[in-house]
Amino acid sequence: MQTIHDHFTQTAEVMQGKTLFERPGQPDISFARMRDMVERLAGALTDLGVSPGDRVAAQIEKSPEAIALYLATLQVGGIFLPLNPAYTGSEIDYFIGDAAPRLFVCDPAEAAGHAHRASDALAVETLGADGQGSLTDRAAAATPREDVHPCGPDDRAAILYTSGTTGRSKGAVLTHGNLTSNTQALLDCWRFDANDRLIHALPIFHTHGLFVAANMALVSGATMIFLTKFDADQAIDLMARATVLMGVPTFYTRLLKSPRLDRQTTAGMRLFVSGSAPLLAEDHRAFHDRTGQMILERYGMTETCMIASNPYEGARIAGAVGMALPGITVRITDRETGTPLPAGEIGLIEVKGPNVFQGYWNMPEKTASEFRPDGFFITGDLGTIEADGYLRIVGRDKDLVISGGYNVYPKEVEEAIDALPGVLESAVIGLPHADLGEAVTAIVVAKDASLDPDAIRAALAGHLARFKQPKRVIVVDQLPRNVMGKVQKAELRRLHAGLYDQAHA
Ligand code: MCA
Ligand code: AMP
Repeated sequence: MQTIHDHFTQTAEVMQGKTLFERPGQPDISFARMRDMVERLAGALTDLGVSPGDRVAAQIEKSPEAIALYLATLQVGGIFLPLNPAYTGSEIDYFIGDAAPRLFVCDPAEAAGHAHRASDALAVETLGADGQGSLTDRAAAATPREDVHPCGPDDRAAILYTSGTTGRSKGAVLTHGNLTSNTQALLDCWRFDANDRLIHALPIFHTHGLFVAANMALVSGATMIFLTKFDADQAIDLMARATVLMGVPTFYTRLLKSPRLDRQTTAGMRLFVSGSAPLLAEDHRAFHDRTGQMILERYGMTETCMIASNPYEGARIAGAVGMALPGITVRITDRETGTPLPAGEIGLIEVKGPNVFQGYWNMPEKTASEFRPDGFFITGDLGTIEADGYLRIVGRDKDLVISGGYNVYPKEVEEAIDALPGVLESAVIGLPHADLGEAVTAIVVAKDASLDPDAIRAALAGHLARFKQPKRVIVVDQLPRNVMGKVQKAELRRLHAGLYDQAHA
């Protein structure tokens, strides 16, 4: 089989001087230049002692060089481990302790804070948003590597950490087979090819930005208009020169806020894709009314890459995520018994296919508990497949908040709050938020004297990445519990449903 790296090399051979990365105000980068960068970085990785199977952890800003580091890691048979730059030092301590990488690459501005990590077993290098750093210097001095470590479909390509319901983050191990098969399925399904010009405004440390958007361009020969972050006005300006946008629902909520979004500004675009969180059916319809274009909603998960998609040709239904991608099987099962359910009934969404990950790094028991004996992976999402064949997600069986496309597991936030002085207990919930879909919100009970909500938010700042921190903290006398003593989060969500109605903050 061919890996994403193999496909990229072949495409670069054909595309040569064609632009791969276009960036406002900066020089374009061609496929040939990118291939050269990858080969030099592969040489630098070898010089640093990265061998097949070694992990390369990268907590770096978005840049073409960061994508080159990903491809170079695949070339030498390494396992790429991207990390959100928003993670704090204590969060990074855990990932490095768990994954034991051979190399950790950080931003030059953060180098002093990470210097203590360097040892015989772990090299620490830097790479900045401008593409400069100690790793770039090493690459410039290295002998470019053209040879490629051979990898099969079951060999490991990447680890992506996802938080867990028990508090400990889990490293989802994705294979070359997972990445290649999913990219190919999406290229076919969305008719994506070298003629496309993709507005890439997503972060590249998650599946959506790296394994969906970037992989599709790297393999097909399309051009990426590569933006460091999403800005609705900038995206609308760029639509005249682009064909496809891939985004989380917050992108579409923000685009709809602009009076400039209309048929004319979107006329050259052939596809708008949404995923990572539920797209409001009203946004789906409003987008169509304003632009004449139907957003194509799809469904995926870190552990499974993309699972289902609305069709390119055929009805794109608001509130539905479409049909399983070719080669992938989706079924709905009873929450209690695991028995498959007939069409139209609501149950757990389970998935099987070449897209499904190998397991959690160093967690065989956790892995086993999330698979059925017949190989189906239990997503933890609740859904139904109607007689029309479309999958609809109706809720989650897992305690999870999705804020602006980022997953936040309440348990992790609750543990951080409960450890603060003066706190008796807490419950963290997601409440409807016009911009982010859901906003992380903490309901806290004081031990005895009163508690200052602002002091709680300030105390969390050093421990948790910004997107996990509660937007609001509410202090209450007690939490509602059921007869078993379990906190009733549904009741809390109902009680505080209108909290963010007035403002975004
Ligand atoms: C930024 N902030 C956030 C978020 N993003 N807080 C909560 N949730 C967020 N998502 C914080 C900032 O640190 C800032 O805090 C304040 O909120 C306002 O920031 P703002 O400028 O509005 O944010 P932004 O930079 O415009 O970012 C919003 C965003 C971004 C564009 C929605 O979060 C984003 O790009 N999300 C995409 C995430 C993603 O790629 N998910 C895919 C996961 P302060 O003011 O205090 O500094 S992969 C996945 O889920 C599966 C596999 C799938 O199906 O794809
Ligand atoms: P993550 O663990 O970050 O990969 O997030 C995966 C989760 O995002 C899924 O289990 C779903 O709960 C959610 N998700 C992804 N795409 C969609 C979608 N189109 N609609 C609803 N939820 C989605």
